Order: sequence, then structure tokens, then C-alpha cells
Amino acid sequence: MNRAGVPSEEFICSGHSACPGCGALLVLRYALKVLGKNTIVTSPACCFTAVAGMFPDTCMKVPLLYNAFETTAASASGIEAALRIKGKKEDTYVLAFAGDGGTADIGIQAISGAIESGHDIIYVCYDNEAYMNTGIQSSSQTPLGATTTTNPVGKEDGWKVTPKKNMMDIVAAHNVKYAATVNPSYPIDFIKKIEKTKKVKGFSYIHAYAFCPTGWRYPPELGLEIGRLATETGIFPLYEIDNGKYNINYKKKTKDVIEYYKLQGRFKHLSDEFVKDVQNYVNREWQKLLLKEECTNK
Ligand SMILES: Cc1ncc(C[n+]2csc(CCOP(=O)(O)OP(=O)(O)O)c2C)c(N)n1
Ligand code: SF4
Repeated sequence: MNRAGVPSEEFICSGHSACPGCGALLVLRYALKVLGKNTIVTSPACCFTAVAGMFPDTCMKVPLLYNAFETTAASASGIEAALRIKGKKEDTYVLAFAGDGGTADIGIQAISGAIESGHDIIYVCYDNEAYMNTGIQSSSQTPLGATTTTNPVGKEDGWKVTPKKNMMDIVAAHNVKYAATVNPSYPIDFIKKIEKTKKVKGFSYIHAYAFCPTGWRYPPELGLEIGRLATETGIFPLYEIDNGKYNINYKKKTKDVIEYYKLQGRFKHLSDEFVKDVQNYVNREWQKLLLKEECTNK
């Protein structure tokens, strides 16, 4: 454990080929630091398996089952059931690790089934807000106004004009046991939440912010700052849903979305008017979140 309270043991080796400053790799690194060596990871086609875990090589010191794109939660359910039958579930964590495309788009029905069936899985969606390893195509997690290769600038409505699908609301509607958002720019909060998932008997869902210099077009050294701005602007609030109760973990929403947008090439083309609309949207979502916290804690 270092002085900041982050476990010092590493389960990611050097020699992976993630881009410098990759947030997704940091998400996995922190998650494994907390879960430890008795963890089995399953992951689909995505940046992570492309750069860090592609069969037969892996940069992790724990086992990896490489699954088909839409099957992460189903594969994790199978691993969990097998461990249970063998009497080994008590001392092993099953970590399902997938990108936003593999989670919120193609993999969503497997998640729905796994929550409903009560599988004891820790599901981490690392959200880099596009299909990155296949060339930065838009996903349902691509934020308002962002350009991607499928939403290029130049056309009428040539950028993302629908807000992100809210995965936390979707898992909450399944009465998931525990769900939380995490951001690698806030490592202590991150670690506390993964610690909590270890005690949950059933499905835990973690929606992890994963900054991506390549897809978002900013210099790699700005990742942690961009991550902090995402939370300080309310664009990526930190909160948890613990057996139905909402708890906001960071309430200092002090900055305007322009502070976050102006650092990234994917937002460079936007008009002041569009950014104002985004600001109004973020403010409304923040108010809704405050109300959910108030109502569920009465
Ligand atoms: C059924 C199926 N459809 C499409 C693909 C091609 N494919 C592989 S990875 C990927 C994108 C993954 O995006 P995401 O889950 O967001 O992860 P990221 O690449 O951003 O890490 C796609 C479309 C596939 N492997 N299988
Ligand atoms: S494209 Fe983005 S998510 Fe993929 S390895 Fe590079 S920085 Fe990481």
C-alpha cells in the first residue's frame, strides 16, 4: 500500500502496447490491484484485448478468457457457475472487462440476463466513448458534439447529437445489487468502490471513465487533468447505487463544460450555442441525480 492508500502490488506487466496515456489500461490496473491474484478476467474484442491481452500473449498476471464481442457477461456467468460447482467461488473473483461498445451496445442483453440471474460477477465497463480499436467509430456512449470517424465534421448534423445512453440507469432498472461510476483521476474513490464489489454477493456494475488520447485527440499527458474536469464539470459524476440507494461521492460541480471541451480535438468544431445546450443538458442531469439521492435516502 502506498501513502495515498493505493495497493502497491501490480498485476499488469510492462510490454503491453496500449497508447501512452491510455485510461483503459489504468482502469484495469487499479481494478486488479484491489481484486488481486485470485481473479479470472474475461474480455471481448476491444482495445484491451488488442493491445494487452490478445491470445496467446497477455500482459496480466491473472488468467484471461478471451470471449466473443457480445458475450462478456455470459462468459463471466459461465466462469462463475463453474467455480461455484467446483466449490471455488468463495476465493475467486470473476472480472468481466469490456469497452463501451461491448457493454452498452452489442453486449447489453447478456448483462441484462446476468443481473437477472444473480450471477456473482464484477462487471467493469471502461468507457472511452467510441469503438476505438476498430478506428474510432461512434458508440451509444459517444458524448454530445464529439466527432468520430462515423460522425465526421462537415456534414449537416455531422457530429454526435444524441446524449449518452445512461448505463447506470439501465442497470439500476434491473435492481442491480451494486453499481458505481469510477474515474482513474480519483484513485482513492476508485479503489474504495472496487473494494465494495468484493463483498457483494451478486452482480456489481462499474462504469469507468477511460480517457483516450488517440480517439479524443489531446496530448497524452493531459489525461488525468481531463479526467478531473469530467467530474468537476458534472459530465462524469462520481456516484454509487447501493441496493437502490444513490450516493454522490463528489459534489463539487464547480466548472463549466467548456473547460472540458476545449482541451479535446473531438470537440474543437462546436459552436458556442451547441456548447451552451450541452451545459444545460449536464445541469439538468445533475439536478436529476441530486433528486435521486434525496429520494432514495428518505
Ligand atoms: C460480433 C462482432 N462484431 C464486430 C466485431 C468487430 N469489433 C471488434 S472490437 C470492436 C469495437 C470495440 O469497441 P469497444 O467495445 O468500445 O472497445 P474499444 O475498442 O473502444 O476498447 C468491433 C466493432 C467483432 N469482433 N464481433
Ligand atoms: S485507442 Fe484509446 S483506449 Fe485504445 S489503447 Fe489507445 S488510448 Fe487506449
